Amino acid sequence: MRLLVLLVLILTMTAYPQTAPPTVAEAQEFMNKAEAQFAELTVKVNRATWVQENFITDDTEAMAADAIDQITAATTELVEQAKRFDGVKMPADLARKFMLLKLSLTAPAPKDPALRKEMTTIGVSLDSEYGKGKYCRKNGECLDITAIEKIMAHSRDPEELKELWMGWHSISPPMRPRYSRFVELSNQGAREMGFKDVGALWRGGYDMTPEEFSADLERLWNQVKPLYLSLHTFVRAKLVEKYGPNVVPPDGPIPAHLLGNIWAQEWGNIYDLTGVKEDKNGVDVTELLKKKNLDAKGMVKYGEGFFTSLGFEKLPATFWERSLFVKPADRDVVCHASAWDIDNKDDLRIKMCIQVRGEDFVTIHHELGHNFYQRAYKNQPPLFQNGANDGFHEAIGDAIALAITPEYLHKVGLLENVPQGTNDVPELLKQALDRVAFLPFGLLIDQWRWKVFSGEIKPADYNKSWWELRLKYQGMVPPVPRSEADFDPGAKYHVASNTPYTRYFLAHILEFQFYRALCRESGYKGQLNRCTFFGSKEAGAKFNKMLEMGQSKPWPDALEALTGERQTDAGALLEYFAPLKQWLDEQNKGKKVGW
Ligand code: X8Z
Ligand code: ZN
Repeated sequence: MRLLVLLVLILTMTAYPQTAPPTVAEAQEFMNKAEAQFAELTVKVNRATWVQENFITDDTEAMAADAIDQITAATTELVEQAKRFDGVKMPADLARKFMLLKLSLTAPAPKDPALRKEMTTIGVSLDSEYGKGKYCRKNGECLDITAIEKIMAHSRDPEELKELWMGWHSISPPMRPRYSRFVELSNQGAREMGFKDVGALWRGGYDMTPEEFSADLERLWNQVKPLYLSLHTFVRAKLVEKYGPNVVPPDGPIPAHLLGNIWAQEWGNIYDLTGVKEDKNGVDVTELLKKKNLDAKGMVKYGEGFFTSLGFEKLPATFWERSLFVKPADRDVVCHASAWDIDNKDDLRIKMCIQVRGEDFVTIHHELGHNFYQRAYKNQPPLFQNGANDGFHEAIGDAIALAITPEYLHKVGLLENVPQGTNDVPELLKQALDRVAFLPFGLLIDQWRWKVFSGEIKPADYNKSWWELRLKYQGMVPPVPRSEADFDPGAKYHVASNTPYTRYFLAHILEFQFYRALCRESGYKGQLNRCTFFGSKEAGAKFNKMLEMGQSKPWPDALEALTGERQTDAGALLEYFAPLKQWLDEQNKGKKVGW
């Protein structure tokens, strides 16, 4: 009896430290260590993937996979250990860090090290394969994505466009089995972490439930859909005029190879086919850049100049030394533009294969937006060093690019005289061809992926379901019949590299909210699309208020800091394009809208 009491006593004494609920102080201590480890490992991943994407070889791939494997393993372990603090009442900041830690892996992995390594290796191999992608023509000439994009922007020969479209889409079928395996493995990881699947994890990053987020997207899409339909109807009619009803069905969807872009995601390159004259108000940025003899670096300098005019510090010397601005002739690189913050402090860089053209001038501002955001939040703790949500990160530079008006171009000496016309349609149409045309594309990629992750779309239906969504949202069809021998989603960088995409849909709405707020802050009162806030320190200061918050607060707080609004809302976008919408609807009179 006595022995039993003693035994019970010993057992309770040793068990006690494990069963007592952990304290807030312990949670804090755990988080401090977790953040330190996380910060250290992100720097390693950044260096390894920078080298891999800049010098694609089997070795750099293996090294990148190793680094990603390490951070994935460590994060998985931390998330597991963090479960101990479930149910502990803690301050909002700390609770937010626990939540963000759980959401930090885009590709969560199974705990089993062999499966994890299999997943991280596949992930890097798909990214590299995309970067190495080439289509070789019958004459032996091999084209990478930069070369293909360049021809597709200008060619108006439907046969050549079809050839290039098919050529680029031939890089992805070999990815298919690895992609479906990647989905399996990363779903297993998500489930082990307590998520329904990877899509649910991705949708969890918006300070609301995944269901609420899906509903919010639906609301936003319905706000902008009438404008997209007006644009689609107008452009389709112009394409019928150009290519004839045998190539473009006048009442149906548009074949996806004719829009001046391999993915038909932005249509600005076929502006000339709209027949709308660049009247006195029109400005061709490509021409201006060429007239000034600007090179890639020179274009980036202008981008930096916009940010410094708002009061932001110049970029560090290392940015200019370490960035990649031009496609190297002698090696494979991932040319898809990106912005980097290697050491989470000052080692900012971009990687881009810049061509001297207006489109790339906009992308430069986009990438610099990432860099200036990264620097603005660098003093936040590691888990808060991120965009308020990922849509914010994508919208910063785009909001600046909206302010590249004729007046701005004149102020910085790129344009001699500000055009005095009163007709804004040409400029608005040009903007809409890029930014409105993009909206359904921005939405559909993850509509596809979320269903792939949830299992609603099976590997046997990957391509079929992809084209169902492209038809439903974009009103596009492939130029030639497709089958499950194809893997068309893989011909888009973000699918191959497993980068979430809804961020760009959100960004294309948020950027107009940011832009309108910055215009107001600068004291501007006129028609929205003519505003530039270049040089406004007031606008810059307000912008910085939002940027420096990083991800430390729920995103509506960040949005409010800049705009006074707490909801993502397409009102600013619709205000910007209102004159165009009216004009388009006049042009479309008597035509069937939609497909
Ligand atoms: O991927 C990008 C940026 C890099 S974050 C160049 N964008 C999307 C794309 O190219 O598909 C910007 C617009 C949409
Ligand atoms: Zn971006």
